[in-house]
Amino acid sequence: GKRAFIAGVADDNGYGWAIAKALASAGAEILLGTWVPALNIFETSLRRGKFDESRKLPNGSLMEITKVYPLDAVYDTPEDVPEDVKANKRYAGASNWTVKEVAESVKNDFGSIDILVHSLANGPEVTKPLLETSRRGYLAAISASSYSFVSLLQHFLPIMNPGGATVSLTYIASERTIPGYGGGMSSAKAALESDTMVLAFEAGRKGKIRVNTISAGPLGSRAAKAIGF
Ligand code: ZID
Repeated sequence: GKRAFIAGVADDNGYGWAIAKALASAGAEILLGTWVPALNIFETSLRRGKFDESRKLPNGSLMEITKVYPLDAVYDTPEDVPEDVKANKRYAGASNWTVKEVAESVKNDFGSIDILVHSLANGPEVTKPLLETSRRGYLAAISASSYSFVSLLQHFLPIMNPGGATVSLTYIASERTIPGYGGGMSSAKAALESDTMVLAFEAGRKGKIRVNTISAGPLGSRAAKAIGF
């Protein structure tokens, strides 16, 4: 069977969860990467059976999640983590959650993966029009929503089996003006889409890995509700 790592699952409402279920239905083993500050509540809810109803697969069985890794995809290595984040009590309880360390942990635990899913985005100023977006907010959106995919692919490519596939989720606000999708999020999706083409070329040659992005329709996830979509 195939093994999938899905980055960006912290509840049962988002695209990542739905993709995990589709992959599990097709027989894949499921590994998740969950944003560090959301890890505790997600694992507790899983353990207490809060997601059991939504774990149900079409054949009646429950999706098995083999392992949940804490992940913060805006940091590539431990050296990149600022002191205030290290000291933050929502981060201090977890370890090995930078992109490089997560890839190392997956390698140590399982050796390789076949499928990498990027289902994460964050734009701290998403509710602000681009015209009012700060440099800091813009760069944060790009870091969490675009470079996070470049970094994940950089670090996971060496442990991906040839013929494997990666996919991310984008939004049409990258190419058409959609008021309300601000803070540099439209820019971040444009970067993600351009990077998809370049990385498909590079990862195709380097590791026989496919790189695609899906322009998603509206889904009432936590992220979408936060911007009133
Ligand atoms: P979600 O909240 O379930 O997933 C986002 C995840 O990212 C959460 O679990 C966060 O904890 C996690 N996360 C945030 N920052 C970090 C970080 N630094 N490190 C690790 N994890 C982090 O929301 P979702 O399912 O909506 O989002 C998944 C992907 O789908 C994102 O790339 C979205 O941009 C994309 N997407 C979602 C929608 C939507 O409607 N939900 C649309 C398009 C793309 C969209 O916005 N009409 C109006 C709006 C839309 C489409 C059509």
